[in-house]
Amino acid sequence: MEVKTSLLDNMIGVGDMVLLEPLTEDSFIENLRNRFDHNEIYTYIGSVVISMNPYRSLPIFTPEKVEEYRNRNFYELSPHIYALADEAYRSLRDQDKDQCILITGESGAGKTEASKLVMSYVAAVCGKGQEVNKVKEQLLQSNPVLEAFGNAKTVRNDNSSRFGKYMDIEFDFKGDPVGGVISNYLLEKSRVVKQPRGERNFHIFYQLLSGASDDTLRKLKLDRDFSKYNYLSLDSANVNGLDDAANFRTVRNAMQIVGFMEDEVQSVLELVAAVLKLGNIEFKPESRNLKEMCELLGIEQSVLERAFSYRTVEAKLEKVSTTLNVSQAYYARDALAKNLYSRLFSWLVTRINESIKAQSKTRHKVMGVLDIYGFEIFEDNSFEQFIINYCNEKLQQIFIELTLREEQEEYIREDIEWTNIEYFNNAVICDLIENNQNGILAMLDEECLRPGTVTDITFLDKLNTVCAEHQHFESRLSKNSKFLTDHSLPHSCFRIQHYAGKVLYRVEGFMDKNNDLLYRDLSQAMYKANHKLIKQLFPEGNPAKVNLKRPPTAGFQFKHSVGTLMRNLQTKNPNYIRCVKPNDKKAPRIFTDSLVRHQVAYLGLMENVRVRRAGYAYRQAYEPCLERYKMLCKQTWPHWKGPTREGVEVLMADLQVSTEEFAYGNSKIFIRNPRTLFSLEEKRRGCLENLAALIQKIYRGWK
Ligand code: AOV
Ligand code: MG
Repeated sequence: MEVKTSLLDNMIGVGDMVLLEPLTEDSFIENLRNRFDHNEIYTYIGSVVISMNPYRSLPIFTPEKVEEYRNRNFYELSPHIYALADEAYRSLRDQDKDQCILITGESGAGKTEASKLVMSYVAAVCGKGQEVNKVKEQLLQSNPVLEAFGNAKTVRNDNSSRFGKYMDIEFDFKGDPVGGVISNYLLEKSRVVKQPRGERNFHIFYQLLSGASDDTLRKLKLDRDFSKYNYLSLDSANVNGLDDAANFRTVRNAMQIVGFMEDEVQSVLELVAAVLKLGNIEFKPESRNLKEMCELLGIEQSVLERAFSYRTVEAKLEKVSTTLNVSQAYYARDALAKNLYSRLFSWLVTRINESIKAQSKTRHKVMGVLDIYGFEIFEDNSFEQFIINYCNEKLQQIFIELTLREEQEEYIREDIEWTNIEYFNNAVICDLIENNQNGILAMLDEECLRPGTVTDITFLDKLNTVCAEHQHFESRLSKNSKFLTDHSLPHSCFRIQHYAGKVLYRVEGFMDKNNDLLYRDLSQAMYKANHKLIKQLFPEGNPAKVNLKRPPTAGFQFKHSVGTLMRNLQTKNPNYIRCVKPNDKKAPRIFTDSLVRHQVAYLGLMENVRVRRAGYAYRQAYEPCLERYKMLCKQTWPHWKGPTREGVEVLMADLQVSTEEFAYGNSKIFIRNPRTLFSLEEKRRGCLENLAALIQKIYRGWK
C-alpha cells in the first residue's frame, strides 16, 4: 500500500533534508528558498527543526493548527515548530523524560519568537482547569515583563534580547504545568547609559514615557519628551511598528497577572525614573541637580552629594577617602545607573520566580526552554559581544556533542558500520576563552587582580604575549590558531575566529566591565534610602555588613553560570530549533542567498544532514519494536519464544522489508528511511482496525 504522509507527498520541496536528493549545499539552499517562497518556513533535518524568520505574520499559528498537530507523530504532518513542541511534550508526559528546547541562531533570526511559540503550544495542549490556567497565564505573561526590561532595539533586531534566559517549566505526573523557574544571564547593562548609533535603550524607558498617565508621570516627576533625558539616544527613539504606549499597557497588565502588587509596580517605575534622572545629573560648580532623584528615592541630598564627591577605600584597620574629580564623578554616576538597573532586572526575575514557583515539593517533570542573545558581529565589538559570542560557542558545542558525536558514538556502540563524517568541532574556541590557566577570561581576571598599573592595554599585551609564547611552543592556543594575530589588527584590538565568523574585539572597557565595581560610598548611600526596594537592591551598603572580600568578576560569574547551565542541559533530552535569518533588512519575502549560505555553513547544517543520512533516520530497541509489530507476522504473534532480536529478524523477513533499509545493532534495529517506518505503522493500523472489527463481530454474535 502507498503510504500518504505530508512529509513526503504534496509538499513544497522536501520537508526533511535527510531525504534531499542530490544533497549539495546548493540544493540545500535551493530547498530552503523554495519552501520559504511558499511560506513553508520550517524544514527538518531528522528531528532538528530549521526555522526561517518570515518577518510577517503567517496564518500558521492558529488554534486550528494547534489541534492539527496535537498528538500526531512527528513525521506525520508538514514540518512545524508545533510538531517539535508536541513531540517534546508527549515524551515528557508519557515517558517521563525531562526535555530541553535549545534555540540557536544569530541576532534577529527568530529565537525569542520561537521560544514563545513553543510555550504557547504547550500551554494550549496541556491540562485545563482554574488552577492550571492561572499557572499557564503567569508563565506566559512573564515574557512581556522581561522583554520590556531586558530587550531593546538594535541595528540587527527591533526587539533584541539583551540578556540570556533559561526557563524551566515544571509539570506534575499528569502533564499539567505547576510552575516554573527562570534563570537570567548577564544583562547588557552598558546600554543603560550609552547606546550604539541607531539603537535604543531598553524598551521600558520609552514605554513609560509614552504610555503612563499624566498623573503617574507627574508623581514620578517625568517629562514625556524623550529628548529631556541624556540616557535616551535620540536618533532612533521611535521604531516603526513599535507602539510603546500600547506596550506599556501590556506590561502593566502582565505585571498584574504575574502577581506584582500595585505598590511593587510603583516602586519599579520609581527606579526606572530614578535611572533617567541620574543620567541628567551634572557636576558643575553652580548646580548639582540631585534634588529630584533624591526626593524620588527618599535619599538625603547631602548623602548622595557626598557619595559623588569621595571614594572611600576600607582596608582592615583604616579608611581612606579620596576626592573624586569631575570625570570620576560622571564615571560613578554611570556605574550607579548601570548597577541600579541591572539589579532591578535581577530583582524582577526573582520576584517573578516567587510568583510562578510550584507549590508542591514533589519531583516534577521539567521542560527547559533556552532563549539567549544570538551571535553578534558589529563593527565595534566589546566585552558584551565577547560574552554573548562565548555563550553561543558553548551552545554550538553542546549541539555538536549531543547530536553529531552521540550519533556517531551510538553506531560504534551498536557495531553498525559507519563512515566517519568530518565536522568542525569548536571545542578549541571554547577552550581558548574559558581554559582555567591561560584562557582569555582567566587572563582578564588575573589582570584585574594584579596590583600595580593595569589597563585594558596591559591586558591586551598579556594576551598577545601568552599567545606568542604558545605559538613558540606550538601549544594549544596556537595549534587551534583561533586567536588571530596578524599585523593588520587595529590598535587595541584582538581577533577571534569564532565558529560563526571572525570577530574583532576592542579591549577598551574590558577590565572595567569585568571588574564591575561600584564604589562603596554609593552602595551605602543607596542603602540609606527611605525606599524599600532600593534598600533591598544594595545589601552590601549596610554598614553593619562590611565585606572586604572582592566580589567575583562578571566574566567569572558568567562562565560559572553557563557551565551550570550546560551541565543541566546535558541531563535532559534535547530538541533543537535552528533559526535562520533570511535577510538583514528585517523585511518579509526577501531571501538573501549569501546570508543564508553563511548561516547554513556555520550552523553545521550540512554536516548534520550527512550524519543523519550516513546513518539511519530511525532506531528502536528490539524489545519494543517486536512488541509493536509482532501482530504483523504469524510466527511472532501472539508470543515469540526465542531471543527478541531473532524475533525482529523473522518479522522483517516476513514483511519483506528490503535489507538495504535496515541494520541490526547490538541492542537496536536501525531503519534508514522514514518511509519504511510509515509503511510499518500503516500496516499495524490496518491490522488493529481488522482486529477491532472482528471483536465487535464476536461481541454481536454473543448478544
Ligand atoms: P532573536 O531572538 O533571534 O534575536 P526575534 O525572535 O526577536 O529574534 O525575532 C526578530 C523579529 O523577527 C521579531 O520581532 C519579529 O518581527 C520577526 N519574527 C521572528 N519570528 C517570527 C515568526 N515566526 N513570525 C513572524 N515574525 C517573526 V536576539 O534576541 O537579537 O539574538 O539578541
Ligand atoms: Mg531574542
